[in-house]
This record gives sequence, C-alpha cells and structure tokens, in this order.
Amino acid sequence: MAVSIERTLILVKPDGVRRALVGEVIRRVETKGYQISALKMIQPTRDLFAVHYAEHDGKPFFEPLLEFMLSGPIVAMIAEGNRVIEGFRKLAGTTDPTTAEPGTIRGDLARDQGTKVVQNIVHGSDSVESANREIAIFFPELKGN
Ligand code: D4T
Repeated sequence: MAVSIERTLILVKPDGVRRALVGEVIRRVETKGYQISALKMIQPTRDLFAVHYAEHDGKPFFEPLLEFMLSGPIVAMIAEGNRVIEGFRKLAGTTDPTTAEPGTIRGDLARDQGTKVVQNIVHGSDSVESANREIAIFFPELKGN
C-alpha cells in the first residue's frame, strides 16, 4: 500500500456528547493507531453548520439536521495517519445506525431513535477535499499550519 498520510475532521455530535461517548470515540480512534493532533469542545453557530452541511441544503432532513447539531456541544478533533479518512469512515460505520455493522461506532453505540434526522454519534470527512474544507471550518485558528 502506498504511504498517504492524511488528516480528517471527526465530530462527536451532540448525541455522543450527551451520552458521554467522547472517551469511547477517542479510544477507538487511538487504539486503531491514529494520532489526534487537535481537539476541542465547542457549541458552533447555525451558520457554521449550514456551511459544513451545504451539500444537504434543500433536502428534507436539512433543517432537522441543523437543529440536532445545535442541540448541545460537540467535540471536534483532527486525526492523522496513513489513510485515516477511509479508516475512520470504516470505524464509524454506515450513516444509518440500524444497519451499521456491529463492531463500528454507529453499529455498536447508536440506533434509530425515530427522529426526523439520523442521530449517529460521529461525523468523519469523506475525502481529502472535504477534510481540508471541514478542518478550515472547525479549526480556523490552524490556518497556515
Ligand atoms: P456525517 O456527514 O454527519 O458524517 O454523516 P454521513 O457522511 O454518514 O452522512 P451524510 O453526510 O450523507 O449525512 C449528513 C447527516 O444527515 C443525516 N441524514 C443523512 C439523515 O438524517 N437522513 C438522510 O437521508 C441522510 C442521507 C445523517 C447524517
């Protein structure tokens, strides 16, 4: 496999923070072997989430998604490592927690709560371009690093 050191943005969403799963998410990232290079708990604005989720603007779950993401603090972190983008998406499991594989964060720790928007504990960037864009949104203070 070619060496491809990457960075990815991971968010522990409000459901994960409320359920005290921050440590569990960090444990899974670190025991997989990735390095966390930045981490903070924040309560971002609606505008920030609207930019982050711009690709979903206009979809039926967009407003519920923003409402959910604004429902409490989140933890944002940057993880680094060879192929970490793909690796964390695998650790997270598929978007729908009902069908996410057991062994994954979503498969083990989340389920359908019957809410308008899926509450699935974590977010992870899905490409190098997304990671760069999202890291700039959530960690503007690291610009130039
Ligand atoms: P994020 O971006 O939060 O890591 O989730 P995913 O990458 O797994 O999924 P996504 O961007 O497609 O969706 C963002 C967010 O919206 C919720 N969602 C998504 C939903 O409630 N209903 C839907 O049909 C979809 C596609 C779940 C995650």
